[in-house]
Amino acid sequence: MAENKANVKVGSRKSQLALIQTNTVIDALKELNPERSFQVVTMSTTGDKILDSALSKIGAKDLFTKELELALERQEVDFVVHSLKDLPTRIAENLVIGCVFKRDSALDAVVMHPKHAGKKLAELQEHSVIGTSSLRRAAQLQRRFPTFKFENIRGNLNTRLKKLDDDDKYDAIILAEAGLARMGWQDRISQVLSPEECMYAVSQGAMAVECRADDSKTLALLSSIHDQDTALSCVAERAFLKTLEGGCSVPVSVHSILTKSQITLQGAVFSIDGKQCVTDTITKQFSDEPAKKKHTNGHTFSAIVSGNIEIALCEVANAVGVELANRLLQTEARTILETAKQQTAKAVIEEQARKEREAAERARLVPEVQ
Ligand code: DPM
Repeated sequence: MAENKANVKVGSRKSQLALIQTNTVIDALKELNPERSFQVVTMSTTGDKILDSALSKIGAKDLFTKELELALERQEVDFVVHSLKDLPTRIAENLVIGCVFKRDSALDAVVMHPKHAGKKLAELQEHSVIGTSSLRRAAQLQRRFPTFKFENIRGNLNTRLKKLDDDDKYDAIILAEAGLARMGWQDRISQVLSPEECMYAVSQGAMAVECRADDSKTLALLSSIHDQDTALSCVAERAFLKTLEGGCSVPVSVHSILTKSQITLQGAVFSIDGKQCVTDTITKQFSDEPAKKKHTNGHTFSAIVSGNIEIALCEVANAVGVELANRLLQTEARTILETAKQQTAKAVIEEQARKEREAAERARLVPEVQ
């Protein structure tokens, strides 16, 4: 086989959404690099296997990524496509985010039970039940709709829609518009929530490609699809989350606006019940940073490579996130965050105890075969 026809191995979760995302990235790479061929290698992750607990109650940050990262480290695959919002702000030192793909919608969307088709959240009755396992979505919507009840719903998108339609338990569920659109389910969306109604999660709607930090061939390939605007917004948002030391276990949300000359980041921290909220906004001019130099020494921003993007622009974006987080940490946001972290840590312990009790119960009911 000719050297330049070398097969690129791509790791992916097995879910339909993960495969759609992986193939979107591969198609874009093929278009720009027609001499390359790609092979998808699928695998299951812990997050795919644990379906009976809310993500925030499992207590690990790398639920959907760990097995894929191990395959990268063992050189079984050359890159892996993720939803960037599922990638922790710190990843293993020998791995990097080699590119960020152009962002789809960053917003959240409401999918109604068929009996409420076409309604908005505000038209639902008091005490309606909303399915979401996102503390961020529940906190913000609880603020707006104090009588609503928020119930966990897990599983991949197919499972969730089926639970919504079949169970008659939830009046509506909240999902990322990007995921719904990628699955071709736009027609199920009753309402897209503006950032004023519900700020989104850090990096929501953006896909990231992870590879080995020292794999210059793959890094060069990926730089062809590294999207500057998406990367700068996500560098700012991830710097914010990293400085707050938040993960998927705390209600933190953002809204970023990028123009040619400046970047604006709004960030917010909520208490779990949504009653407390601290938000602030910082804008920085890209021209604030005079040096125009390209980076070559492998420096990353919350694991994202600068790649083909001017390092000075990444530095401005990073500074916006860090400063905004530090400003919030000087307010009551610090205690709100600490309390939320303690509450989720406690929920993790309670969840483990619940599972152990259930396992013990099962063992009692099914005596071991002699
Ligand atoms: C993270 C959260 C959720 C996912 C938490 C949050 C949603 C969990 C839930 C960090 N990852 O958003 O506050 O709804 O119970 C996830 C989805 C996508 C990537 C699904 C979704 C698709 C969209 C994208 C799960 N991760 O949010 O509806 O590429 O951003």
